[in-house]
Amino acid sequence: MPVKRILRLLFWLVAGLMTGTTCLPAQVQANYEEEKVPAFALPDPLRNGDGLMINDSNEWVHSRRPELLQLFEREVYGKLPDETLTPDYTLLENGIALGGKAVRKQIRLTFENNGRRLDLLLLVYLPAGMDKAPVFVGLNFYGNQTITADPAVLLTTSWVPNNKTFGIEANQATETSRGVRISRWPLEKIIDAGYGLATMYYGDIDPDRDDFTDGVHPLFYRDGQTRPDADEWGAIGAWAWGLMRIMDYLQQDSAIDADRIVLMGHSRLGKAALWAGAQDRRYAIVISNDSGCGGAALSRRKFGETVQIINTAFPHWFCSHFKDYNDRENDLPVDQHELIALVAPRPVYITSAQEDQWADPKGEYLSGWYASPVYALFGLQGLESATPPAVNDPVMHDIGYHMRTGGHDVKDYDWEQFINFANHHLK
Ligand code: GTR
Repeated sequence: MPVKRILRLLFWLVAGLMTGTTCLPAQVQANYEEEKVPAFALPDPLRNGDGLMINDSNEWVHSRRPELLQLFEREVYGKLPDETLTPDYTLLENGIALGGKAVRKQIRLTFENNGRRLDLLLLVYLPAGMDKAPVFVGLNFYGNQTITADPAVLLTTSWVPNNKTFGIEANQATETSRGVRISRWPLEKIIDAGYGLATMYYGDIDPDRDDFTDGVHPLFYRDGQTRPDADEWGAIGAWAWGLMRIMDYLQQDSAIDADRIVLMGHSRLGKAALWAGAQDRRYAIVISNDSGCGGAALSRRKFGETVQIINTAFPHWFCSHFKDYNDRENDLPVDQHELIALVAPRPVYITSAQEDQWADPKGEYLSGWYASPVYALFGLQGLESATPPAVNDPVMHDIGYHMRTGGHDVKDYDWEQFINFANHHLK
């Protein structure tokens, strides 16, 4: 551990002991005023660690890209395991859906290692009669059964956060939760547009709680290890790992066009989608919906949710090193525009919602703007202005963006734009 880090840890420890509080400083209030956004200088995506300028796409791909990936691994999300596990795929069920418009299959992906077993349940709908369908991939929040009223969809058996409205008590999903998230997954619209949809409950991969004894992490622990090291993957890293395993499955399914897979994620799952999409170049397009802090939003703006706030509320999401940047955003060797840039040259689409100030809409837009010089290296068109477009006025360049009216959610409007964006770049 570097000396600076040890000193910082010691400081918080002593401060905590003296004040009788925890090791973290008191929670700060979120700022929602543009005038109070601190002045900051962003790290330049086109200057590498030695201070040398990156002049062309080749230098980007071979020098700067790996360097940035390493920084995000070490300081923000943590490193994924090097070890590859070979899963078993079991087709649990398949049939006809949407009155014959679609076919449905449910596949169990089983991983075994270290005497532990992990079962991931993948739900796939494809347009009927279509050879090699392009597919949207997205994780869901409460189980596959929530995204549709289709009675054939299997209920998740994984740990689910309790939710009275969804009939989830004792952390187990029940029939009451069937279809409760239909509004976020306009399946018929997606199928009618000629795309398939593949989705999985994110809690299958790693339950969203500060507990590293469950989910995928233990499958990769070395002897005696009980939680990830400070530079190893947190929960967002685990969800990103799951997205890569979904891609592995899709690649060997002959009904699917693995060259046209679009990755979409909302909110915390938008953070995971960006991190997976940055690393895994098999994803042809990456879409971040309202991903906010630790997703598309620039950390240095400290607008709405901040690094300190997110690390306090969700201590398990990022790697432990990220906590070193609580209220010290300027010391981060990266910022989130560089995460967007890691998607290059593949198209990336960023969305915000006007009332979702917690996620810092302007900061989400600016990440795309500051990633644009990287796209320019490839002769591609990023965003054209430092000022976001008007509300409900999508930009569909190689970096795309829209700000929708309304709040933190995934609406039909968003999906219509995702489909337009995918059509524009894939068809
Ligand atoms: C919030 C969190 C956000 C976002 C959101 C969500 O509580 O502060 O960063 O991830 O949850 O995932 O819906």
